[in-house]
Amino acid sequence: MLERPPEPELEPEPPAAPGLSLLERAAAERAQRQQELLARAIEAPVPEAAPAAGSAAAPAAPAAAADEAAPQLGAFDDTFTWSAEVLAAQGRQLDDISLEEIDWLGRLRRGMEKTRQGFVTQLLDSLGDDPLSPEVLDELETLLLRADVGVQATDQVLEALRERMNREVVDPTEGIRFLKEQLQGLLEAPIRASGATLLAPERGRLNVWLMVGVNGVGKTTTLGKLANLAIRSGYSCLIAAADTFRAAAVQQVQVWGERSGVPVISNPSANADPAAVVFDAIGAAKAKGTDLVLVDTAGRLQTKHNLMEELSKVRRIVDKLAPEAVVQSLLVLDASQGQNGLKQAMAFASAAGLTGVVLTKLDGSSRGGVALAVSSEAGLPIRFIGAGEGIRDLRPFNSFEFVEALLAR
Ligand SMILES: Nc1nc2c(ncn2[C@@H]2O[C@H](COP(=O)(O)OP(=O)(O)O)[C@@H](O)[C@H]2O)c(=O)[nH]1
Ligand SMILES: [Mg+2]
Repeated sequence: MLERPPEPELEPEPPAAPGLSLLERAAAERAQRQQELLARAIEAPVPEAAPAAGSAAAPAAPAAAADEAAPQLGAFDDTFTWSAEVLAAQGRQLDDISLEEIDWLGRLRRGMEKTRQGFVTQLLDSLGDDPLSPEVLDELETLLLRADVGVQATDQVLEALRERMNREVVDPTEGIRFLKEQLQGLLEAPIRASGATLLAPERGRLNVWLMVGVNGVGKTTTLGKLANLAIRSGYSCLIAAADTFRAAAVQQVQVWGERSGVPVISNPSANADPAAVVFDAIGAAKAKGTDLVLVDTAGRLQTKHNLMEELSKVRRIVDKLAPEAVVQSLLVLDASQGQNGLKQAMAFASAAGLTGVVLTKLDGSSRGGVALAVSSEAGLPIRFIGAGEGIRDLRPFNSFEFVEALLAR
């Protein structure tokens, strides 16, 4: 059985007075947090921890790192109300909704603004007030394909809608609800097949998570965010700097490690063997009883063949040294690359033995629909999504929230 998901823990929240509405409670939390942040800003300005900074950067205290990106609510606007509604729709109780979740959903919704523009507006326009028609389905097909949902997923959704329309008249509201249900079903299928609703390290065992993917998609950033999430969720963690192809890569990962107080195992010699770094890291993790080893890998080598060879070798080393470990091989995909992500998934699948996907850069991408293409065509579960460069801009994937954000008005 998997343990609870790595729910980010927040600082103790002010006790909620009974009877206070969610809005009132959030307002009080926000006021208090702003005061705290203000007080801290006066005491000591929080250093900007840029991932690209050199290794000379002073290690940031873990507490400071966590506070640096502590959630703050904006105005109680439309986004806030929407986030609260999405959480409530999942049956979440008032007292287990955190400020962080509201904040995250708001960012996710904003991040998917571009995907929605043209999609939802056009969809609603063509739906009008009349029951769904074959013309509307044609339009929907174009819209889905343009949002990079992919041919297979699009066909499946349209087939379901068509079948439904053959049986009865479907009004626009029901049409949207049914569409959301279909999309969520597609995203959930590989998750259900994997047997784990949420991906979290198994306690009491060694967990090794490899970050793989092409250059620039956000592997190192994702690893940094995951290290922080793991620490905040009470796991011990260690980073293996196995992208030895670029010298700067090791420094970048070191800065991320420092931000969360996570040790980084690296090999300073030029052209070090990534498999040797992984060897050292697993040795260290076993000696210390570490819960989670996060492995950063290269996204580019001299040739694509070399890259795949190297990944297979890293994978073999892990399996050989730690056959008892729970290994996750997570393909990091940049959402803005759309359908290209699907090709990448296919290319990495065999060499790296992929078990899941992390979708990054949903902020500012207009092609969030690729999540559906990856789920249905590559059959891989989406495990985490990233929507921003900050340390907290990564959350476990939730298909309901994703579809709501994709189709929010
Ligand atoms: N906007 C945005 N930028 C991101 C996100 N994830 C990573 N990045 C940026 O993408 C760039 C490449 O990231 P990096 O982690 O170095 O990619 P890698 O080559 O796969 O390790 C960096 O500038 C990151 O800050 C994200 O979710 N949103
Ligand atoms: Mg990198």
